Amino acid sequence: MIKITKTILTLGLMTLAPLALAQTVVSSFAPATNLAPGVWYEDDVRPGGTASVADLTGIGGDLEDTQPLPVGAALLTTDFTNAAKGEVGVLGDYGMPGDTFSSLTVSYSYFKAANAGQNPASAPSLKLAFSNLLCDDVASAGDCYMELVYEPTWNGPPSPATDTWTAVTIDENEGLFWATGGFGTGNGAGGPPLKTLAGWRASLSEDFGDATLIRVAVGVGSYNQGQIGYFDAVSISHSDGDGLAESYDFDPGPSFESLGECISTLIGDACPTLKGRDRAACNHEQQAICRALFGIDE
Ligand SMILES: [Ca+2]
Repeated sequence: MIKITKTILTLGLMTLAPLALAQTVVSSFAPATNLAPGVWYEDDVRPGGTASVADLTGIGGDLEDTQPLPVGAALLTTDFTNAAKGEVGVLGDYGMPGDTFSSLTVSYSYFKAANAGQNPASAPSLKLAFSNLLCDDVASAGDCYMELVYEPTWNGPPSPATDTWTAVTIDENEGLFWATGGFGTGNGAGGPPLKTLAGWRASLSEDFGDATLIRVAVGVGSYNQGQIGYFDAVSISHSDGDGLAESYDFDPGPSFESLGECISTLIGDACPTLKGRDRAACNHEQQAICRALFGIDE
């Protein structure tokens, strides 16, 4: 029996207020093989690590009472091995640094639960992946893929606060990132050099300016033992061109035992008020979401 929960695109909200933030409720993570944009998936979950969506109802304390978007949140854990890692992400076209950084805002909230013996410096980190397939600046040395990683420990007191929600808002001048290497810079391997997005833009090759931000991810590990890290309310926006405003709310949802049940339920939720081509497009979109959740290629 396949047990899987659904992702709901809140099309009703988008229909009523087309200029408002498009908020997507994420109730589970698709398999690592996912290539569909807009679908959160297990981008890098290794043995000893987990990724799930937790219902916080009845848990109490700050975790439940001050959560940013009730009733649930994403949960990433690592056991007491260095190899363990729990990372989830979403693919999309989130724009080019040269066009978008001046108006870009990325935000998320995290909650590091205390756990005896855990690595005190770790907390759910935000990772932005950039790729440029053209890669024609010699300064890039042929490497035009890189992730910029925002770690709470490099952006505040050495150890992130435990058992409290922390809201992070990043723009081009706010928030320090280390780089995994590419676009003419080496791999910081979890540490310095630390720069803002504007700082990296200024110091990297020309290929970075017209690279595309292709994935937003949140993770814990590896080498971060004993983590119990919740996160929620991930959003990304910019005002370049037609603009972008995506927001993801991690909340538990109903589960489906078959692809057919998933498709019929999502279509029933999202599409009945639409007509003609809009109805067909909505049906197709729900089918694609369910295929992604069940790890079935189109
Ligand atoms: Ca939530």
